[in-house]
Amino acid sequence: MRFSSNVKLFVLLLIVGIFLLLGYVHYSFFNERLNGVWCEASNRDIPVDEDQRNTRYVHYSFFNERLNWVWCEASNRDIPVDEDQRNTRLLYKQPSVLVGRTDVMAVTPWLAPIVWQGTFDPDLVDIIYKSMNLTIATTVFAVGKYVRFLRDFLETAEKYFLVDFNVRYYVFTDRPDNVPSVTMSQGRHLSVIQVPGSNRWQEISARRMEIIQTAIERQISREADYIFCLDVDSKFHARWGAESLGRLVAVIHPELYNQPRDRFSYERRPASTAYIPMDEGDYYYAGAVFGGFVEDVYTLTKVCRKQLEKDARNSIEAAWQEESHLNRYLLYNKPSKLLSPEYLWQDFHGKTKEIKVIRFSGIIKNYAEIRPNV
Ligand code: UD2
Repeated sequence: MRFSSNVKLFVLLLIVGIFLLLGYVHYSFFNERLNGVWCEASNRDIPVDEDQRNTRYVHYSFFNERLNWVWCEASNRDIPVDEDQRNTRLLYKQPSVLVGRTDVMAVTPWLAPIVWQGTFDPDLVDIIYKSMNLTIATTVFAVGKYVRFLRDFLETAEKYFLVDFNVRYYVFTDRPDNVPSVTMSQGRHLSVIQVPGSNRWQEISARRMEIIQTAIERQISREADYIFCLDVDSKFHARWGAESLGRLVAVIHPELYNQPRDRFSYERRPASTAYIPMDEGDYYYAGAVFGGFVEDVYTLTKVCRKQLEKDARNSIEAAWQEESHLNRYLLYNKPSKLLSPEYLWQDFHGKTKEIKVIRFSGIIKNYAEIRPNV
């Protein structure tokens, strides 16, 4: 049988049409995620074009040859998105073993980092920690007139303190009605816990160890991974990020960071359990900032509380209350990370040349006016 050339042309077009249709179906069924690639950092598929700065999907080829290739702006070429390489790119400035801070020590003799501006890459730190979905408890005491410092503390914390992390503030106060209402970002909460007042500021300050220990036992251990314990009469002025997180973290006191150890205001009386002899000591740590894993801070507060109670039974109060006991504890239980005085400055101090950025600073206050006793 002979076919006319019109019929042959029709059959040919039909076959081509069927192939085109099959190609389309294959594309739709098996390449739903054509524009989505797996991002390890955020643990999800993300559209290739969405805010990915240096990758874009080139084009779908009919024969799928280039399906697993993406355009890399950095190297100006297509690169394969294979199993090992599927968007696990981490872009940040190359670290150097020869260039960095040389004006300050960035590591202790027991190899704990000392965090200064210029010793870490904030973008890299954020990439590492943000994918962990951490919750950081933050305790702050506002007893008596100190409740007036809460608003500035909280408002500046919302701006600079562990931004984009889950933060749970625990405000300990004897005046719950005076706790200001501050707008919190997503993932951030505030609990108010009532504590007794006192007519001695020394007692209010020192009792923090016991109260934090109890709060960790009752609540915080179930609600957070890390904890920071901060003074309320302070404000945040610049980024305080995940570079501050560690197993046991302490801050170097802004007034004593460049002093010899015999000038440190450690407790010097052997009768106190906070005693540190003149020829011992690493740094002088401030009581205004300490933190770490919840369980490590729990042990710290428990030990300091016991020592404070033992001293009280012997009618001795350490020179700087719980700060003296903190220093004694940290001498024999070395912190795993130290924060430079960038993380605790004092407003009445001029900035020194080592301090490139002030992140958190104590405000100037009239002690006689705000404390219950002088
Ligand atoms: C130092 C320490 C502080 C603590 C204290 C020990 C620094 C910067 N600060 O600060 O952490 O170790 O010495 O005595 O090194 N508070 C109240 N109501 C009061 C009194 C105190 O809520 O009536 C709380 C409040 O959270 C305050 C903290 O206790 O921030 C410390 O008290 P302070 O700031 O008056 O003590 P100060 O400045 O001598």
